[in-house]
This record gives sequence, C-alpha cells and structure tokens, in this order.
Amino acid sequence: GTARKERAPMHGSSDERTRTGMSPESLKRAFVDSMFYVQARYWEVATPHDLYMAAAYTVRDRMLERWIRTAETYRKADARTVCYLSAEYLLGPQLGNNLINLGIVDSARQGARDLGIDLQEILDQEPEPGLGNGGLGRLAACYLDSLATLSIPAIGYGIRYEHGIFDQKIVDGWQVEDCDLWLTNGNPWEIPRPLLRYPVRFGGHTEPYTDEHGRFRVRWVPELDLYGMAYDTPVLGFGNDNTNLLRLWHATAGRSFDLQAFHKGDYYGAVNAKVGAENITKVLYPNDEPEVGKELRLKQQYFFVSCSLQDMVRVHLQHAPNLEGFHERFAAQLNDTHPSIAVAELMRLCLDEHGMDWERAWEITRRTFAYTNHTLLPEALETWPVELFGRLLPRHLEIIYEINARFLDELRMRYPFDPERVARMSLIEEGPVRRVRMAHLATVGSFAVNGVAAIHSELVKSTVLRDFHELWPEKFHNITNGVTPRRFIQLSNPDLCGIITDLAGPGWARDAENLRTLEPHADDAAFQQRWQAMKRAAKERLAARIREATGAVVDPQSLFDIQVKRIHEYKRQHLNLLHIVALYHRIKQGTDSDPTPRTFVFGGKAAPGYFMAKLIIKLIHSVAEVINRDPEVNQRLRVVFVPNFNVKNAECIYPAADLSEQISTAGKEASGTGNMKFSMNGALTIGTLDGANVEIRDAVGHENFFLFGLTVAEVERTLAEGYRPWEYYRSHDELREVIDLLRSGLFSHGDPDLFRPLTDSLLQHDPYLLLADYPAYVEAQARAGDAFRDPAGWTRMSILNAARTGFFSSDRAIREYCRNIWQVEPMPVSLAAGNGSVP
Ligand code: CJB
Repeated sequence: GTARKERAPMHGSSDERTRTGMSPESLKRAFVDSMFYVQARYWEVATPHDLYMAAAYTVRDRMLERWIRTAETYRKADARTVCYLSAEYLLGPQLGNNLINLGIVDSARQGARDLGIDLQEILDQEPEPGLGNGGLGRLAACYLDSLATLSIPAIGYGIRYEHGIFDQKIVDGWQVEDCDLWLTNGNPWEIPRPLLRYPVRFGGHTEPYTDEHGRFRVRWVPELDLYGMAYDTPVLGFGNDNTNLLRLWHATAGRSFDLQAFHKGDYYGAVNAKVGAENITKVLYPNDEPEVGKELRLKQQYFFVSCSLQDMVRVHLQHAPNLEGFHERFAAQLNDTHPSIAVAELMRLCLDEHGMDWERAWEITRRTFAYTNHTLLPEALETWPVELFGRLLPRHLEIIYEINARFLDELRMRYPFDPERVARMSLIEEGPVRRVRMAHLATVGSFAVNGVAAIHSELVKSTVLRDFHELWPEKFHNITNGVTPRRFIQLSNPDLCGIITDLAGPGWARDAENLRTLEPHADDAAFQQRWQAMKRAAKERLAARIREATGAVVDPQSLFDIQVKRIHEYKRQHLNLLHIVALYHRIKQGTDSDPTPRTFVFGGKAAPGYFMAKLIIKLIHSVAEVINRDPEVNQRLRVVFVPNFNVKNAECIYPAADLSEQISTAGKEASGTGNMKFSMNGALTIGTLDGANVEIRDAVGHENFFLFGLTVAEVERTLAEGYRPWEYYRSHDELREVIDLLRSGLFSHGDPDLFRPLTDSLLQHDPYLLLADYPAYVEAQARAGDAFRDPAGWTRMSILNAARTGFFSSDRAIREYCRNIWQVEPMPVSLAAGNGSVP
C-alpha cells in the first residue's frame, strides 16, 4: 500500500548502477562475487559449468533493472499488450545473445581475459533450451527478440518442458534419440514464481443451474485439478532499454490431487494422480508423428492456454472492474492451432467465471485472437476426436458445439442452397470418428488470419481456408516470416558483423535495410577479398566443428553445399542425395563434366516415429561412407551429416554455406526461415518456387538465385494428369542408373533391400515429385557448380544476397503484425526516467 510506496528505497540510483556496472572491472568483480555467493565455489575447484553459471548470473543481474523498469512503464501506461501464445520457443543459448543485446560483448571478453578465461569456453558450456521442433518454435523466439527490440509491450506465453527436443545421436548411421536434459544443471535465466499459480481442471462433467438472478448457467465439475506455476525469463531488446517477459508454465499437482480419489479416501490413488499431473509439462512432443496416444498433447495445449488466459484476466482486472475491454488491453496471437483451444477457454472464463452473456463473451473473444497458419499439409492440420475432447474438456466441447450451432445457422442463412459448403465449414468433421477441426475454431474465433509467406497466404485462401476466405475476405493477411539479425548475423558471424559495421555504422542491426550499404561494394576487388576471407574463416570453423563431431575431414576450399532442416519427405533431402549419387556415378564412369569440388553438409532431426525420414538419415550416412572412403572420388566430393542440428550448431553452419538447399516440392513449405538465414550470410540459394524462396529470389535478383523445378500450378497439373514416376525412371538414363545404384546394395554392404522403402516409394507414388523435378535440379546444380569456379562472380552474388535480404529481418515482420493485425504502438522504456521505486 501507500506506506510501502512512501518508504520505497531509491532504485536506479548511482549505488545500483555501480553494483551492476558494465565495465570490464565491474563485470569481473560481479563474476567473482557470483562464483562465491551464488555458486559457492572457490576459484581452484570451479568447473567450466561454474564459470558459465557465474557469468550467467552476472549478466542476469544486469538485465533486471531494465526488466523491472519495463514492467513498471507498461503498467503505469496501461499499455495495450501483445500476448504471443505458442506451444514452442526454440530459444537457443541465452548468454551470447544477452551480451549482445546489453552491448557488453567486448567488456565481457576483456573481463574474462583479465581472469585468464576464454569467453568462448564459457559460452560453449550452455545447454540450449530446445523448447521447439524447428521453424515454428524458432520463429517464436525471433519474434520475442524483435518485439523487445521494437519496444512493443509483449508477453510470450508457453510451456516449460522439462525435456525439450530430443538429442540426436547417430549410431551406425541411424538416428537414435536421447533425452534432452537442459534443466538438470539448473537454468540461471529463469525466475520461478511459486506464488504465481493458476488452477487448471480436467475431466468430470457439467451441470446446469440457475444463478441468483434467475439466469441459466452451467457449472463444470472437474475430476482432476492441478496448478500451473510461472517461470519467467527476461527477453532483452537490442539497442533500447525494453526487456519483455517470456512466461512459461510448469505443471504441479493441485491442492487435492485427484478430487474423486481424494474424496473416496484413496490416498495412494491420489498420489498417483499427482504424478500424472506433473507429467503434463515433462516433454515436448516431436511433430510429424502419426496421431496416436496424443491425449497428453491436448492436455498440454489446454494447460498452458488456460494458465495464460487466467494470467491475462488477472492483469486486466487490476485495471478494470470486469472483462469488458479485455480485447482492447490484449491482442493474443495463436501460433498455429496448438493454442486454439484458447477460443473456447476465454468463452468459458467470460461465461462461467465472470457471468457474462453469450453475445458479449463472443464479441470479446473474437476481437482478442488472431491466428497464424503455418502449414497446408493435411496430416499436420490438427483435429481432435470429439470423444477425447469431451472426456478431457467436457465444458469446452459444449461451448464449441454452441459456437458451431450459431455459426452454422448463419451459414445456412447465407448459403441456403449449399449444405455441402456448410458441412465443409463446420467446426466438427463428421465421419466414423467425429473430430473437432482446430483450424476452423481458430479462424472463426479470430479477427485476423495470416499465412507466413506471400505464396503460402494465397494458398491458405485458395485451399484449406477457401470457404472462410469467401465469407470473410477482409480477415485474411500475409505476413512473410523474418529472422533476427542479432542472433543470425551479429552473434553467428562476427566477421560479417564487422564488415557491415564498418560500412553502415553500429546501428545497422536495428534496421536491417542498412545491409544495402554493402551493395555498391559488390564488385570492389579489395572488398571482395575481405568478404572471401570472412567466408573462408566461417568454413574453417565449421570444418573444425565437423571434425570434432564426426571425425570427417573436409576442405574449406570446396563448395559448401548445405541442407539443414527437419528431415521430411516434402523437404526432399533425398533429391539432394540423388544428385550426389549422380556426381559420384559420373566420376566413377569418367563422364564427369562438373569438376567443382564440393562438400555436402546435412543436418536435421527426424521425428522418432517417422520411418522414411529415419531411413533418409541412414541413406545420407551410407552414401557418405562410400564416397568419403573412395580415393577416386573423395578429392572431389565429401558428404557429412552434422549430428544434433540445433540452434547452437546452426549458428556455426549458416555463415559457412556457399550454397543453400531450399528444394521442397512447390506448395509444401509454408515459408522456411533457414533460407533467410543462409542468404543473409551470403549463401546463394538453389531452390524451388516455394514458401519465402519466391520473395527471396525477387529480393536478391533472379540472376543471383539458382531456380529449378515445377511451380505450384505445374505440381497440381502433374498430379491431376495421373503422375507416373516410373516413366521418368524409364526415360532418363542417369536417373535410372542412380536409382539402380541405390537398389544395388552398393550403399548398404550388399543388402539390396535396405533402401527399398525409399526407392519403391519414389518409383510407385513419389508424392513429392522428386523424379519429375530431378532433371531440372541436376541442371541447376551444374549451373551452380560452374558459377562457383568464377570467384569474383560468385562473391559478387554472395554480397548481393546479403545486401538485399534486410526485408527478411523479423523486425520488419513484427512491424507488420503491429500495424496490420495487433494495432499496438511502441512504448519505449527509459532507465534514466525511472522514478526509482522498487515494485
Ligand atoms: N512449421 O515448424 C513447423 N511446425 C509445424 O507444425 C507447422 C509448420 C514451419 O513453420 C515455419 C514458421 O512459419 C515455416 O517457415 C515452415 O515452412 C513451416 O514448415
């Protein structure tokens, strides 16, 4: 109360600033202090992990004033806030990024050096928070960085998985999954908030009753209750003082464990239920899995959404007497359909917990949410069996039925003679197993829907959400994805950062359009030399990493041709392999016409249950084994697989690429974001007209991009006309020889059956049209190989790629979300202006 406010000690005073100073001297003193007071270690026995922890706490202390001041500023201004709801945040290591965003990299390096420590060794200690599968989770992390950098009041809400994405080990060329243990040695970046907990309920039944005003109401009598507890991580902006909040929820057992068992006096049953409750945030689900036993996944989704909405309601009620105006305080972005149960949960909170009537609740709900679609793949569009839904969330199923009943009534009025359309648009898919269509729920319950690249957004409108687009054309947007230049240039590629800073000044990383200052130097010989040295150094670093991880030796002079991303048939790592085997075959036959030495680098995880993807990993290793040990070939070709592709490895890989493989079947990759990271680091792309490749090619210039392959329209036509891959096999000699080699046992120690599932799939169905695209791909690869033999020409193209990809900064993407979707304004925080009270 007031007494506390009056007695509040001054904060942000010179004392405080001395304690958390940024000079090498201050950092050093704080580091030594943390070693003593936090790690409780003396110098001689400190492990590398102790050094990392002490460094992390030193840096964290320097983030807190900004963080607290930011919370205070937003709260006092009663600022409209973005809530990003995402089941995944693939953050990657925090220490290096936080040093950059605080602007103290040099200070820290100096301080460490004074103590006889190499900063890099400390950075290498950090286990990465891999709380995401791939592109979607990494996008969420880039967006948090940009939101803070653009001074946008924002909270990231998600799940604190105890085990993130699995560790990939390779045993005899096969992927083996190992448990991720990122939390075992402690996480210095998070602040547990044991008192910030919300109850979350599951199961049971609902019952009608009449409230004190004589109104009909529904009460949910759940079977199980548990709590979600907040763990907060600060997210620094770059070049400003704003520091936003990432709030991840951890599940703990509720007050009475299992209500039923407890009431029945079944103590041990209740204890078991407690264990079950805590399982909810145990582990991240790898995606691309067949849908079985996913009950826990729906529980995870509801769990984090419910905690997040209850948290938003709490904040809202600090400023307002009721939920009126909730949608003016918050814009909540649904990162894919994973959090789309939020639509039903906010309805429930408004109706059941806050006594609002249906119309008002619906108005508030659909003005709160916006939905981003990230995929058109039918198998990735989430639906939940009605039976499962009703068992876990009986009240929500009722609400969804009611939303649907009202929606279908509207549709029937609008399309009285089109019952098929009405059935197509229903939130419920009819069939032997009735299912809830989460994308429809998200679309109906949101004020905006967007795709993640221009071509993808058009396809959303013309395919999966076509009927909805016809009904509400103004609801649909495109916001092409972006990536943060802080992590993917400044942190990953210090030499490139130096080059840009010399030309554009230190502010470039806040405005990536400044990369254009590189453009006039594209033909300058001295500049080209510096550029080549930068690339060369990055390739040497990657070569060293590869040697360490796999034992393989690669030549940094060769063309580094890299494909890193999740392993999936639609991404066509096996098309890349067909080309590699063709090159091998040509060398063995003496018909080779592409003498450019190449190193092919692969990396990526396969979903544990995705057999074909795992077989592709085995095939990469098998081809690598044969090629790398054949002296007739291995001076010209090398193939390596970097195990455990994650953010940390990625930072070392993107800067080292000459050629970036973006070769998905047109229409399948919603956007891609690796494509952007490669380009920004001066790689040329070999790619199809898919996802953001289309816009990258337009941005960098068609002459600086190796295009090949069928367009979306051609893919559709080819399939519609009855695609027969066998005919390509028959009529294309080299293609036939390549596939026959795969079936010969050459790459499988004489076992002709090992890769049969892959070759059979290609010859019989080839749903991703590898054979149709093969000739064009091989031809584009030949162009790339030729171009690489002209260093000046290649370097020019490389420079132009980096210079022209500023558009793909996540800052641009977030500006578009702010303006076109969220209607939110920046709220800069100033440390100097803080009034000094401790909250
Ligand atoms: N994406 O990573 C995922 N997981 C999904 O479940 C669905 C889509 C990816 O999202 C990225 C960010 O928008 C896209 O760049 C990528 O094309 C898409 O596959």
